[in-house]
Amino acid sequence: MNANVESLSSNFAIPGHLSFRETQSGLRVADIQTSHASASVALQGAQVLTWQPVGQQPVIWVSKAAIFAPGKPVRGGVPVCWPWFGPLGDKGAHGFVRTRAWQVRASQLDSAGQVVLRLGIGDDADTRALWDQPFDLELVVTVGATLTMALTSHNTGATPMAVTEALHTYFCVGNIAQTSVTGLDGCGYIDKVQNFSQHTQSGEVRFSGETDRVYTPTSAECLITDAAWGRNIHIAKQGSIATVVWNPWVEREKAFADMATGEYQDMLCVETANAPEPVTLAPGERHTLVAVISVR
Ligand code: TA6
Repeated sequence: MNANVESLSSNFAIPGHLSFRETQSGLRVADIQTSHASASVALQGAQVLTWQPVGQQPVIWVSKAAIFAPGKPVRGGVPVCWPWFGPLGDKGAHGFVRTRAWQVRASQLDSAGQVVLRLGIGDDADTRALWDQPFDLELVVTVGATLTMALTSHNTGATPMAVTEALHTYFCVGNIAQTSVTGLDGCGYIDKVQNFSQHTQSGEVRFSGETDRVYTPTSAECLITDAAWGRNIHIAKQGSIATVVWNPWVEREKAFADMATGEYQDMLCVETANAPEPVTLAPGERHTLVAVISVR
């Protein structure tokens, strides 16, 4: 059931740190404030929309042309791609949980002054029509000087459950042409721009055209070096053997009605993922995918 703002507030608000609101288009959003950072999370999709450490530029990017409407994916933030990553026949890209309502399960101000928000979603008749598998999925978002997102898949069914997944994180950068990603040197990757051909990364990743790559296997930390803004964004992870790097560049950007012209210059996706090799869970088994983001 979709909880309204009043019941969310009475059950989960933390005065001065966590409040709930509904946008004009009907999306419910949790606004978070700590002494180290502010953040917002849409309950649709459990999608982190913003995270901004105190004294920093925003770290998480959302398009100026993003569409905030029930049932529509939002261009930016951290879409949760699950139970499939990428397109799946006529079922659309990146699974179905990013456009569905999640429930708030718990909230807490921890001893380090971080706000911890626990969101969950399970199967129902609609999800089983798309993907015939009982499941429980939980995202725990911890907001402080670091942003931690922990996505736990639980196979509540009686047969094995295979998922591909991503925390499809959109980062703000000062200028993509002056940005690099380190941590992937020597790693193999599938280049979706070059017909899904296989390559090996040599040195850092730099950007001078459309880039859409699935690096795997890798559990390495990555560093985004943003020369224009003079900052580094560090991404550590657990439970992930793939890192996706994406920037649409000039031409591909035009295919997205929910991106404004030239915005490709301000953003970069570095995604904590398991794809194309799925994670397979035995009945009753859980798996957690974790991304830990900090500014250095
Ligand atoms: O992660 C990269 C990617 O899979 C690209 O291929 C690109 O299309 C992007 O995600 C955005 O997908 P979306 O379904 O949100 O338009």
